[in-house]
Amino acid sequence: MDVVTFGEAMAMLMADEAGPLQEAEHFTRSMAGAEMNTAIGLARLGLKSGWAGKLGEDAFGRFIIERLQTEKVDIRHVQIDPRFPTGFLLKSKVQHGDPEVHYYRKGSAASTLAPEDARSDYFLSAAHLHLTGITPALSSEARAFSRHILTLMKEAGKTVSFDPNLRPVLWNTEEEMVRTINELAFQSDYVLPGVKEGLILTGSSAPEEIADFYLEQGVRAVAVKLGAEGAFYKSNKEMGMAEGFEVSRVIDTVGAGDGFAAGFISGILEGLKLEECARRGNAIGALAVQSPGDSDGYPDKEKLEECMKRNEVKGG
Ligand code: KDG
Repeated sequence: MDVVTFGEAMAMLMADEAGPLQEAEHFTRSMAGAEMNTAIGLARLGLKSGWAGKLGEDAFGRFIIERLQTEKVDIRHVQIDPRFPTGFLLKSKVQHGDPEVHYYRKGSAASTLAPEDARSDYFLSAAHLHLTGITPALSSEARAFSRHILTLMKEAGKTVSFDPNLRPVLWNTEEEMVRTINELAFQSDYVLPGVKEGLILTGSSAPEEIADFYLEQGVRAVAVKLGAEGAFYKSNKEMGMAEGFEVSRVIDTVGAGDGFAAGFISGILEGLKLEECARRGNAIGALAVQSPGDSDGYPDKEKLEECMKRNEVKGG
Protein backbone atom coordinates (compact mmCIF):
# COMPACT_ATOMS: atom_id res chain seq x y z
CA MET A 1 0.00 0.00 0.00
CA ASP A 2 1.05 3.59 -0.54
CA VAL A 3 -0.73 5.26 2.37
CA VAL A 4 -2.49 4.03 5.45
CA THR A 5 -4.63 6.09 7.79
CA PHE A 6 -7.01 5.42 10.69
CA GLY A 7 -9.75 7.14 12.66
CA GLU A 8 -13.49 7.48 13.00
CA ALA A 9 -15.82 7.19 10.02
CA MET A 10 -19.39 8.33 10.53
CA ALA A 11 -22.62 8.42 8.61
CA MET A 12 -23.63 12.00 7.82
CA LEU A 13 -27.12 13.37 7.26
CA MET A 14 -26.94 16.65 5.35
CA ALA A 15 -29.95 19.00 5.38
CA ASP A 16 -31.42 19.52 1.92
CA GLU A 17 -32.83 22.99 2.72
CA ALA A 18 -30.70 25.95 3.82
CA GLY A 19 -31.33 27.27 7.34
CA PRO A 20 -30.96 26.23 10.98
CA LEU A 21 -30.77 22.49 11.62
CA GLN A 22 -33.89 22.35 13.79
CA GLU A 23 -35.96 23.48 10.80
CA ALA A 24 -34.54 20.98 8.30
CA GLU A 25 -37.06 18.32 7.24
CA HIS A 26 -35.19 16.42 4.55
CA PHE A 27 -31.69 15.05 4.65
CA THR A 28 -29.32 13.36 2.22
CA ARG A 29 -27.21 10.51 3.53
CA SER A 30 -23.47 10.69 3.11
CA MET A 31 -20.29 9.86 5.04
CA ALA A 32 -17.82 11.85 7.13
CA GLY A 33 -14.52 11.31 8.85
CA ALA A 34 -11.40 13.30 8.14
CA GLU A 35 -8.97 10.39 7.71
CA MET A 36 -11.40 8.36 5.62
CA ASN A 37 -11.92 11.43 3.41
CA THR A 38 -8.18 11.62 2.78
CA ALA A 39 -8.04 7.88 2.03
CA ILE A 40 -10.83 8.36 -0.54
CA GLY A 41 -9.03 11.37 -2.05
CA LEU A 42 -5.86 9.32 -2.46
CA ALA A 43 -7.69 6.31 -3.94
CA ARG A 44 -9.37 8.55 -6.51
CA LEU A 45 -5.91 9.74 -7.58
CA GLY A 46 -4.96 6.10 -8.19
CA LEU A 47 -2.92 5.49 -5.03
CA LYS A 48 -3.36 2.37 -2.92
CA SER A 49 -4.78 3.70 0.32
CA GLY A 50 -6.09 1.90 3.37
CA TRP A 51 -8.33 3.13 6.17
CA ALA A 52 -8.31 1.35 9.55
CA GLY A 53 -11.05 1.80 12.12
CA LYS A 54 -13.97 0.30 14.00
CA LEU A 55 -17.62 0.39 13.00
CA GLY A 56 -20.76 -0.87 14.68
CA GLU A 57 -22.71 -3.86 13.40
CA ASP A 58 -25.48 -1.65 12.07
CA ALA A 59 -26.91 -0.03 8.95
CA PHE A 60 -24.54 2.96 9.07
CA GLY A 61 -21.54 0.65 9.46
CA ARG A 62 -22.61 -1.48 6.48
CA PHE A 63 -23.24 1.66 4.42
CA ILE A 64 -19.70 2.94 5.12
CA ILE A 65 -18.12 -0.42 4.24
CA GLU A 66 -19.99 -0.54 0.92
CA ARG A 67 -18.98 2.99 0.01
CA LEU A 68 -15.33 2.35 0.87
CA GLN A 69 -15.36 -0.74 -1.33
CA THR A 70 -16.80 1.30 -4.19
CA GLU A 71 -14.07 3.89 -3.65
CA LYS A 72 -11.41 1.14 -3.70
CA VAL A 73 -10.10 2.03 -0.26
CA ASP A 74 -8.53 -0.98 1.46
CA ILE A 75 -10.66 -2.09 4.44
CA ARG A 76 -8.79 -5.18 5.63
CA HIS A 77 -8.16 -3.43 8.98
CA VAL A 78 -11.77 -2.40 9.55
CA GLN A 79 -13.21 -4.16 12.58
CA ILE A 80 -16.90 -4.55 13.35
CA ASP A 81 -17.71 -4.27 17.04
CA PRO A 82 -21.29 -5.38 17.75
CA ARG A 83 -21.22 -3.85 21.27
CA PHE A 84 -21.17 -0.22 20.11
CA PRO A 85 -22.85 1.86 17.37
CA THR A 86 -21.37 3.63 14.35
CA GLY A 87 -21.32 7.37 15.05
CA PHE A 88 -23.19 9.85 12.89
CA LEU A 89 -23.59 13.59 12.47
CA LEU A 90 -26.12 16.10 11.22
CA LYS A 91 -24.98 18.97 9.03
CA SER A 92 -26.92 22.08 8.05
CA LYS A 93 -26.94 23.60 4.58
CA VAL A 94 -25.57 27.15 4.36
CA GLN A 95 -25.51 29.89 1.74
CA HIS A 96 -22.23 31.31 3.13
CA GLY A 97 -19.62 30.28 5.67
CA ASP A 98 -19.27 27.00 7.53
CA PRO A 99 -22.27 24.74 8.25
CA GLU A 100 -23.64 23.86 11.67
CA VAL A 101 -22.59 20.33 12.72
CA HIS A 102 -24.02 18.10 15.49
CA TYR A 103 -22.21 14.89 16.38
CA TYR A 104 -23.70 11.69 17.80
CA ARG A 105 -20.43 9.88 18.39
CA LYS A 106 -19.94 9.51 22.16
CA GLY A 107 -19.42 5.84 22.97
CA SER A 108 -19.14 4.92 19.29
CA ALA A 109 -17.36 1.76 18.13
CA ALA A 110 -14.58 3.97 16.71
CA SER A 111 -13.83 5.51 20.09
CA THR A 112 -12.89 2.06 21.46
CA LEU A 113 -9.95 1.72 19.03
CA ALA A 114 -7.09 0.59 21.30
CA PRO A 115 -3.41 -0.45 20.84
CA GLU A 116 -4.33 -4.15 21.14
CA ASP A 117 -6.48 -3.76 17.98
CA ALA A 118 -3.44 -2.78 15.89
CA ARG A 119 -2.15 -5.27 13.35
CA SER A 120 1.40 -4.06 12.88
CA ASP A 121 1.95 -5.97 9.62
CA TYR A 122 -0.94 -4.11 8.04
CA PHE A 123 0.44 -0.67 8.88
CA LEU A 124 4.00 -1.64 7.99
CA SER A 125 2.91 -2.72 4.52
CA ALA A 126 2.33 0.97 3.68
CA ALA A 127 4.99 3.51 2.70
CA HIS A 128 3.31 6.44 4.44
CA LEU A 129 1.05 7.07 7.44
CA HIS A 130 -1.43 9.93 7.58
CA LEU A 131 -3.02 10.79 10.92
CA THR A 132 -5.04 13.62 12.34
CA GLY A 133 -5.71 15.18 15.72
CA ILE A 134 -9.29 13.88 15.76
CA THR A 135 -8.51 10.24 16.64
CA PRO A 136 -6.48 11.06 19.80
CA ALA A 137 -9.42 13.21 20.96
CA LEU A 138 -11.90 10.31 20.86
CA SER A 139 -10.79 8.46 24.03
CA SER A 140 -7.67 7.59 26.01
CA GLU A 141 -7.50 4.23 24.13
CA ALA A 142 -7.69 5.96 20.74
CA ARG A 143 -4.97 8.37 21.92
CA ALA A 144 -2.77 5.42 22.88
CA PHE A 145 -3.53 3.79 19.50
CA SER A 146 -2.47 6.98 17.66
CA ARG A 147 0.80 7.19 19.60
CA HIS A 148 1.46 3.48 19.10
CA ILE A 149 1.00 3.52 15.30
CA LEU A 150 2.96 6.76 14.89
CA THR A 151 5.92 5.29 16.80
CA LEU A 152 5.66 1.98 14.92
CA MET A 153 5.81 3.73 11.54
CA LYS A 154 8.58 6.16 12.52
CA GLU A 155 10.76 3.38 13.92
CA ALA A 156 10.30 1.47 10.65
CA GLY A 157 11.53 4.52 8.71
CA LYS A 158 8.15 5.35 7.11
CA THR A 159 7.07 8.92 6.41
CA VAL A 160 4.21 10.47 8.38
CA SER A 161 1.90 13.41 7.68
CA PHE A 162 -0.17 14.99 10.43
CA ASP A 163 -3.20 17.26 10.15
CA PRO A 164 -4.05 18.78 13.59
CA ASN A 165 -7.79 18.96 12.70
CA LEU A 166 -8.61 20.59 16.05
CA ARG A 167 -11.99 19.61 17.51
CA PRO A 168 -12.07 21.47 20.87
CA VAL A 169 -15.47 19.96 21.81
CA LEU A 170 -13.88 16.50 21.96
CA TRP A 171 -11.19 17.52 24.47
CA ASN A 172 -11.44 18.07 28.24
CA THR A 173 -9.24 21.18 28.20
CA GLU A 174 -7.49 23.33 25.60
CA GLU A 175 -4.18 22.75 27.39
CA GLU A 176 -4.53 18.97 26.97
CA MET A 177 -5.49 19.38 23.31
CA VAL A 178 -2.53 21.64 22.46
CA ARG A 179 -0.02 19.50 24.37
CA THR A 180 -1.19 16.20 22.82
CA ILE A 181 -1.50 17.55 19.28
CA ASN A 182 1.93 19.18 19.34
CA GLU A 183 3.53 16.06 20.77
CA LEU A 184 2.20 14.04 17.78
CA ALA A 185 3.06 16.80 15.30
CA PHE A 186 6.68 17.01 16.51
CA GLN A 187 7.19 13.32 15.67
CA SER A 188 5.74 13.69 12.15
CA ASP A 189 7.53 14.56 8.91
CA TYR A 190 4.84 16.79 7.38
CA VAL A 191 2.51 18.98 9.43
CA LEU A 192 -0.56 20.51 7.76
CA PRO A 193 -2.32 22.99 10.09
CA GLY A 194 -4.94 25.57 9.14
CA VAL A 195 -3.83 29.10 10.00
CA LYS A 196 -6.45 29.42 12.80
CA GLU A 197 -5.26 26.12 14.25
CA GLY A 198 -1.70 27.42 13.99
CA LEU A 199 -2.59 30.32 16.28
CA ILE A 200 -4.02 27.98 18.93
CA LEU A 201 -1.11 25.55 18.67
CA THR A 202 1.84 27.93 18.36
CA GLY A 203 0.60 31.30 19.61
CA SER A 204 1.28 32.95 16.24
CA SER A 205 -0.96 33.59 13.26
CA ALA A 206 1.96 34.40 10.95
CA PRO A 207 2.31 31.40 8.57
CA GLU A 208 6.10 31.51 8.60
CA GLU A 209 6.24 31.57 12.40
CA ILE A 210 3.81 28.64 12.57
CA ALA A 211 6.04 26.70 10.15
CA ASP A 212 9.21 27.58 12.09
CA PHE A 213 7.64 26.38 15.35
CA TYR A 214 7.43 22.85 13.90
CA LEU A 215 10.62 22.96 11.78
CA GLU A 216 12.61 23.81 14.91
CA GLN A 217 11.34 20.54 16.42
CA GLY A 218 12.72 18.50 13.53
CA VAL A 219 9.62 18.34 11.31
CA ARG A 220 10.66 18.06 7.65
CA ALA A 221 8.10 20.42 6.07
CA VAL A 222 5.01 22.40 7.03
CA ALA A 223 2.10 23.58 4.88
CA VAL A 224 -0.15 26.18 6.52
CA LYS A 225 -3.61 26.23 4.91
CA LEU A 226 -4.96 29.74 4.31
CA GLY A 227 -8.40 28.95 2.84
CA ALA A 228 -9.17 30.66 -0.47
CA GLU A 229 -5.74 32.32 -0.49
CA GLY A 230 -3.96 28.98 -0.79
CA ALA A 231 -1.18 27.62 1.39
CA PHE A 232 2.20 28.72 2.72
CA TYR A 233 4.87 26.00 2.67
CA LYS A 234 8.29 25.82 4.25
CA SER A 235 11.08 23.29 4.73
CA ASN A 236 14.81 23.78 5.18
CA LYS A 237 15.15 23.96 1.38
CA GLU A 238 11.97 25.58 0.09
CA MET A 239 9.62 28.33 1.15
CA GLY A 240 6.77 30.19 -0.53
CA MET A 241 3.08 30.70 -1.17
CA ALA A 242 1.03 28.40 -3.37
CA GLU A 243 -1.89 30.54 -4.53
CA GLY A 244 -5.45 29.28 -4.10
CA PHE A 245 -7.48 28.15 -7.12
CA GLU A 246 -10.50 29.94 -8.52
CA VAL A 247 -13.83 28.79 -7.13
CA SER A 248 -17.06 29.76 -8.89
CA ARG A 249 -19.38 29.04 -5.93
CA VAL A 250 -18.66 27.77 -2.44
CA ILE A 251 -21.25 25.14 -1.46
CA ASP A 252 -19.66 23.47 1.58
CA THR A 253 -16.20 24.01 3.02
CA VAL A 254 -16.09 20.80 5.11
CA GLY A 255 -13.71 18.23 3.67
CA ALA A 256 -11.49 20.75 1.87
CA GLY A 257 -8.62 20.29 4.33
CA ASP A 258 -8.76 16.49 3.99
CA GLY A 259 -8.71 16.90 0.21
CA PHE A 260 -5.70 19.21 0.58
CA ALA A 261 -3.95 16.44 2.54
CA ALA A 262 -4.68 13.90 -0.24
CA GLY A 263 -3.20 16.19 -2.90
CA PHE A 264 -0.20 17.13 -0.77
CA ILE A 265 0.63 13.52 0.20
CA SER A 266 0.27 12.28 -3.39
CA GLY A 267 2.84 14.91 -4.40
CA ILE A 268 5.22 13.95 -1.59
CA LEU A 269 5.06 10.28 -2.61
CA GLU A 270 5.87 11.25 -6.21
CA GLY A 271 8.88 13.24 -5.00
CA LEU A 272 7.48 16.58 -6.20
CA LYS A 273 8.70 19.92 -4.87
CA LEU A 274 6.77 21.29 -1.92
CA GLU A 275 5.29 24.04 -4.06
CA GLU A 276 3.78 21.42 -6.40
CA CYS A 277 2.48 19.38 -3.46
CA ALA A 278 0.78 22.45 -2.00
CA ARG A 279 -0.67 23.41 -5.42
CA ARG A 280 -2.19 19.94 -5.75
CA GLY A 281 -3.61 20.26 -2.27
CA ASN A 282 -5.10 23.65 -3.13
CA ALA A 283 -6.65 22.33 -6.35
CA ILE A 284 -8.42 19.49 -4.53
CA GLY A 285 -9.51 21.86 -1.74
CA ALA A 286 -11.02 24.18 -4.37
CA LEU A 287 -12.88 21.31 -6.06
CA ALA A 288 -14.09 20.03 -2.67
CA VAL A 289 -15.76 23.28 -1.58
CA GLN A 290 -17.91 23.29 -4.72
CA SER A 291 -19.78 20.11 -3.69
CA PRO A 292 -22.08 19.37 -0.71
CA GLY A 293 -20.54 16.18 0.77
CA ASP A 294 -17.06 16.04 2.31
CA SER A 295 -15.48 14.03 -0.52
CA ASP A 296 -17.99 14.40 -3.41
CA GLY A 297 -15.82 16.92 -5.21
CA TYR A 298 -12.50 15.07 -4.94
CA PRO A 299 -11.12 14.48 -8.45
CA ASP A 300 -9.48 11.57 -10.21
CA LYS A 301 -5.99 12.16 -11.64
CA GLU A 302 -7.31 13.37 -14.98
CA LYS A 303 -9.75 15.88 -13.49
CA LEU A 304 -7.05 17.14 -11.14
CA GLU A 305 -4.62 17.77 -14.00
CA GLU A 306 -7.33 19.49 -16.02
CA CYS A 307 -8.23 21.74 -13.06
CA MET A 308 -4.59 22.66 -12.45
CA LYS A 309 -4.01 23.48 -16.12
CA ARG A 310 -7.16 25.59 -16.35
CA ASN A 311 -6.04 27.67 -13.43
CA GLU A 312 -2.58 28.15 -14.93
CA VAL A 313 -4.18 29.55 -18.08
CA LYS A 314 -6.38 31.91 -16.05
CA GLY A 315 -3.51 32.92 -13.81
CA GLY A 316 -1.16 33.57 -16.72
O1 KDG B 1 -12.61 17.30 8.02
C1 KDG B 1 -13.94 16.90 7.84
C2 KDG B 1 -14.42 16.31 9.11
O2 KDG B 1 -14.56 17.32 10.06
C3 KDG B 1 -15.75 15.64 9.02
O3 KDG B 1 -15.72 14.67 8.02
C4 KDG B 1 -16.18 15.05 10.33
O4 KDG B 1 -14.28 13.78 10.94
C5 KDG B 1 -15.07 14.63 11.23
C6 KDG B 1 -14.95 15.28 12.52
O5 KDG B 1 -14.59 14.63 13.44
O6 KDG B 1 -15.22 16.47 12.61
